[in-house]
Amino acid sequence: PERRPLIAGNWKMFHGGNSGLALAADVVSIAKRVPHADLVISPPYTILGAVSLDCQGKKVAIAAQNLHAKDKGAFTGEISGPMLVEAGCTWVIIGHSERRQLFGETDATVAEKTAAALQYGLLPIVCVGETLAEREAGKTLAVVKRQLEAFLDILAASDKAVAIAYEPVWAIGTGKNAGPAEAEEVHAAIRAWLAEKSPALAQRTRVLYGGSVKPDNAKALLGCPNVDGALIGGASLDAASFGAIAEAA
Ligand code: G2H
Repeated sequence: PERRPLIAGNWKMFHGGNSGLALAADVVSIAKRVPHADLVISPPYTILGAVSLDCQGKKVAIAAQNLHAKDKGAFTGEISGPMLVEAGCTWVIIGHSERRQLFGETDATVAEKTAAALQYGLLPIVCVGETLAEREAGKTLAVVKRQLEAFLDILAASDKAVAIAYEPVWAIGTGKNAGPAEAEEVHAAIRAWLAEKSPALAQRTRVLYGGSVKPDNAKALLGCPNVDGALIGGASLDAASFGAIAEAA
């Protein structure tokens, strides 16, 4: 592949204690047998520090699931980029559809957070994706383009090897995944929009597919020319299935 595969586990609000520490240890073992891919795990905030200590030097990188755009302040319940860096994170997931749908995040907040992540030295995994209604109305590419345009200039202004996750909302946690052709169509469009902005950006950015990635569909999805990895929810909560997906990369 042109870019090293990036396999990221988004644990969401699961495994925030000892079970998370055990799963992280299992992912360290998976990394040993999958030298051809970069592995990232995204545990809940409560164990970020402990997991990153356990993973130090072990080829498993840590992502936060969100951040606040400011570096500090009176924002009860929020966590800033510098705090995540101190806790050992190198990546941060931004604008996941659950954040957009359930927590009011907009294209504007996603852009703000993307800029903040880069400013504080975190690599963003910025999420985009259409809802079922938008897909059925034939608006998939228009929606993804609008979401992308909100943060494209920010990515282009940096020279960092960031990631974008295409996650069709109708495929998230539903067991329905986009077929490889459906995924590739959107991934190729994203690549082309990146290239219009900056060929170097298109070259270095890994575009991940997310939405019900499982061991049995991983190979076909990861085999698409513009799919550079996966953002995995449910199937990342179990070492056997996360390992099987990583091996398919
Ligand atoms: C999409 C994905 C991970 P799942 O949310 O970001 O979750 O694999 O459970 O569909």
